[in-house]
Formats: sequence, C-alpha cells, structure tokens
Amino acid sequence: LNTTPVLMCTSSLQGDGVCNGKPRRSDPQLFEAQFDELVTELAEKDLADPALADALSRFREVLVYNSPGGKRNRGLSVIASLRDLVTPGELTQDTVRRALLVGWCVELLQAFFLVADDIMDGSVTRRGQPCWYKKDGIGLDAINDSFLLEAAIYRLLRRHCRDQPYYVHLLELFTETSFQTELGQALDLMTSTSGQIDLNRFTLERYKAIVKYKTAFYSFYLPVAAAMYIAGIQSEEEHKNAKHILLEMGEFFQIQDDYLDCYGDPAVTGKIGTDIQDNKCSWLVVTALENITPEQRAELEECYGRHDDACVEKVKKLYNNLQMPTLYHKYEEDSYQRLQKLIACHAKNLPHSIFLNFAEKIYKRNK
Ligand code: GPP
Ligand code: MG
Ligand code: MG
Ligand code: MG
Repeated sequence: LNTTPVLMCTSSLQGDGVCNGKPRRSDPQLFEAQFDELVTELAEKDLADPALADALSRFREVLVYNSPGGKRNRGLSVIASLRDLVTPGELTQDTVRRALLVGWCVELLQAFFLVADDIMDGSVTRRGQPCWYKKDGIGLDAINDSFLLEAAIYRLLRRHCRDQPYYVHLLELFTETSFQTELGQALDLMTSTSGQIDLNRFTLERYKAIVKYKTAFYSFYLPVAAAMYIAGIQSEEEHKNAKHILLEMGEFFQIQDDYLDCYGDPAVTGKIGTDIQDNKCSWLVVTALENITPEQRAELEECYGRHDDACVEKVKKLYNNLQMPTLYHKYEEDSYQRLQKLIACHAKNLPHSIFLNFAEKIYKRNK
C-alpha cells in the first residue's frame, strides 16, 4: 500500500470533484477499494514463510467473510471527522490514505468483536449471512479467527503509521478501547446468566454501564478520537469534551440496537434477535419493568430468558401491550433533542459538524 497510491490525483482532495479529467472518487469508494489491497497485504505480502500458506489462506477467508455487508459508519467516520478537523489544504493524499486505513482498523475491531459476540450470544445470522461460527466446519475454531482479526489491526497500524507522531496514541487508543469493550461485554454476560432469571438485576443504572462500555467507546469515541490524534489534537480537555457527546450518542445507538433486536426486520438488519431468549439486560426489558403491573411482572418472570418460542411470543405480546414502540419513539425524539443541546454546550472549539453528521446517520435508522 505504501507504494501503490490509492489516488492518482496530485491536487487538493477537496476540489471540483474532478481529478486528472476523471471524476474524483468519493471517500466511501476509496474506502471500499482499499480493502482488497489490505487483504493482499495481510494475507500474502506480510509473511513470506511457505509453511504458513494454509494459515494465511484461512486468514484471507476470515477477513473476506467477516468484513463486508456492514454499514461502515464507524470506519468511514475517521476520514469524515478528519475532514471536519483540518483544512483541505492540510490534507495530503498520504494522510487521507492513512485515515482510510485507520477506518479499516476500526472495522476490523468491530469484526473481531462480532465474530466472538455471535458465539457468546448464540446468534444465527449476521449482516444477512450465517454467523461465521455457524458455517460448516468452523464452529469454535472461530474463536481463533476472531484473534486473527484483532491481530490484523496492529499489523496494519505498524506498517502504515509507525513513523507518524500519533502512532503511540493510536496504539493506546485501540488497546484501551478493546479493554473497555471487553469489560462491557463481561457486564453484559454476567447480567444475563441463563437459568437464573432475576428481573431485579435489570436496572437502568446497570443498563447504562453495560452499553457505555460494550458499545459506546468503540463505536463512537474510538473513530473520532483516532481522527483527532491524526489531526494532532492530543489535549485531554478536547478529548473529554468529544467523549462526553459521543458516549451519549453511543448509549442511544445501543438502545436502538436493543429495540431492533425485537422490532427490526431481519431482512433489513441482517440479524435475527436473541435478547429475550438470552435473558439480556435490554432497554426493552428495563423500560418494561418501569411500566409494568405486578401481574405482568409475574408473567415476564415466567417467560423471559427461555428459548421456548411460545415464551418468546408472550414476552413480545407483553411489550406490545406496554406500548414499547410508542415509548421507544418518544425516547428517540427526546434523546435527539438532548443531544443537540449537548453538542451546543460541549463541542466547545471542536467543529459541531463532526457530531451532527454522526447524529444524522444514526437517528431514525432501521438497520
Ligand atoms: C453489542 O452487543 C456489543 C458488541 C458487539 C461488543 C462485543 C464485545 C466483545 C468483547 C466480544 P449486541 O450483542 O447487542 O450486538 P448484536 O445485536 O449486533 O449482536
Ligand atoms: Mg452481545
Ligand atoms: Mg450479540
Ligand atoms: Mg443487540
């Protein structure tokens, strides 16, 4: 990649949309085009030992199966945020290429988590295809494959960013964020132990802790913080301000994910919900418990966290009786208003567009 320019254009990247007489490729197009090069680099050029041929071909297969099909919001927000942080003149081709690559590192972190999360949650489909561990002949070998996806992040960062002043910041950011996510996943799993249905565990306080750690740091703070480091912004104060807003967005994003687990269309979301069966501390169950009669609570106690289809249907019926879709849409509206205020108060000297663009992508989503 270092020797193959992704862009042939030597002029500024934010021009009239024309480059050497051809239409300039958009960031999403450049991002997609970079993937094949990264795969070739990781699975072919990086290690030359012929003894590794079979392992490297497995690595390629894992990368190719588990990366496409997502929305790419996280990966693309690195370059999008960087464009908001620096002037077009400051943005060289090399910097754009590195920002796209760091975006892929965020996507690889996500792929690593999802392969592992689907095993833990007993999920069946992901991004419209069978979960990787569900494929014939894969099974729990997928655990090692998830480690390979994680390793890819650090191979790429080392090859492409080692000489950059922000390299150590990125390393610390990726390792710290991974740890936070793993702690969040631990809370998620501990709060949903099967066989021990105890609705008292599902408090709003516990819910907020789970989603902040398991989702918000890696999905929202990570890509923007990476762009800030690439732009040379290291001040703790500025990172704290950005984090404040981004963690709030992340919380709302997971609330949507929980809502879509039950009310989303699998043909659109690409995944079949498992939260009721898995006894998850989901926003739906936490909110239901705040609005429930003692009789309904007894029924929920009977049916929640069971893999029996009739039980799952009873929980869904209860959610409908409690008007969960209405409560959710009201929550979405309130959350959007709250976020706008937060951006106005906490963005300080960071460009508001970073946060507003992100917000536009996530509110009212159906996948
Ligand atoms: C989302 O939970 C959180 C993650 C995917 C992080 C997993 C973290 C690990 C350390 C493995 P979810 O189970 O609700 O996501 P989904 O609905 O996409 O399965
Ligand atoms: Mg999970
Ligand atoms: Mg899951
Ligand atoms: Mg979910």
